Amino acid sequence: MTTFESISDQLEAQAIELPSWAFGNSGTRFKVFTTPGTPRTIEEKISDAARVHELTGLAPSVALHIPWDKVDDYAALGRYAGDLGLSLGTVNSNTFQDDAYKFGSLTHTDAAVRQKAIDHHFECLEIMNETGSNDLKIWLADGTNYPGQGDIRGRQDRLADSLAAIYGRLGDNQRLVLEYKFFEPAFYHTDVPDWGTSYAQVAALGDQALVCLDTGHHAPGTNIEFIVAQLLRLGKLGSFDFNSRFYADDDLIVGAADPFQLFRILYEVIRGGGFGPDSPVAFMLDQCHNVEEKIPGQIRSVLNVQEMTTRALLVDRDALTAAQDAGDVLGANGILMDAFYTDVRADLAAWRESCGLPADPMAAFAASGYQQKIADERVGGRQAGWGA
Ligand code: PSV
Ligand code: MN
Ligand code: MN
Repeated sequence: MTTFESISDQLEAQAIELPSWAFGNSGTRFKVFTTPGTPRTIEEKISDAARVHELTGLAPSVALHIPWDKVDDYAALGRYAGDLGLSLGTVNSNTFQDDAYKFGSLTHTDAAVRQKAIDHHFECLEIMNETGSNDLKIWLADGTNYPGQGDIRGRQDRLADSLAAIYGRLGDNQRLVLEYKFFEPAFYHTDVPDWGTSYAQVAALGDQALVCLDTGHHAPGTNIEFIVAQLLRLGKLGSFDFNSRFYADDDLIVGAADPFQLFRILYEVIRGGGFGPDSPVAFMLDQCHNVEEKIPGQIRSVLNVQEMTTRALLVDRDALTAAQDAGDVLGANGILMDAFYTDVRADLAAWRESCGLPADPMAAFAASGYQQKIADERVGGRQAGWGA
């Protein structure tokens, strides 16, 4: 059995990017409940994200969503984040709110609408140049609701052309990551529904284009760790949007619905060379906190990723390979399950203290008085996304 001491140095480099929108109010199409102290500006979201990093050491960057986080001076925003110990990370484009995109954006039949969507991505790239961000993340709401409504094939071709125009503007150190999702808001067909489509599109673009895997974007029962293994094998896993789900794109706290699935995913990440300082895989959360407090929700999330990463690092890979090669079905399964069932919470608490962090970041946040302070100071917190 691998010991905690033998793997703890690998935990030091773990970094999980926080989404700015996780700190705003969000909800379902039925109701958006507000939380006292909700940020009113992107600066306040960044300030809340800084608390998460300060208490966990796990979340050194914040992702932006444009235009939700639009400001006049992005270089100044980057300096503001830097003063709080953070950097600005992935820039997420947004082609799903304007009336013009009712029938698609990068796939639209009208060249003027396609150009509007391409221009939006050029704007995102300019923002990235100012913030020093490396990744442009594209998720498209494009799709149709009824068979025959659109020409599925033609839409793929137009998507390829539009993506090529965007890809052509990437700087040397920048990447394009294309996120897939099997349905919603379109219900019959979605233009980038699965990893295969995302892979086909990014493979045609070049080395700087990769796939983004959002853990909530698959049909129930999908073996996500298999997709992770395959994309790593192909050198095309660019980033994760971590969250968990019981039914569809629930955007719940990562590891809340199915900790074992998170463990299996992280095991394949480690197995495939996707973890560590030299890994090209970016870890990000994509979550919404509809009824729980947002800052503790984010703290719990990054701790869940850390806990399952630790358990996955504990897998005795030599013993596992030997059991697999010997055809020892139950032995191999037992080795994996031994690591999964190991309670690493006390070891992690002691390790955090040795790094100068609170042993229990959730308790430290509750005791800090920050939640009360922002509840008193901030009136009229805003909704994530729409209206933010
Ligand atoms: C779409 O469901 C998604 O997962 C994409 O990443 C969006 O950018 C994000 O949610 C925020 O709405
Ligand atoms: Mn996502
Ligand atoms: Mn989603």
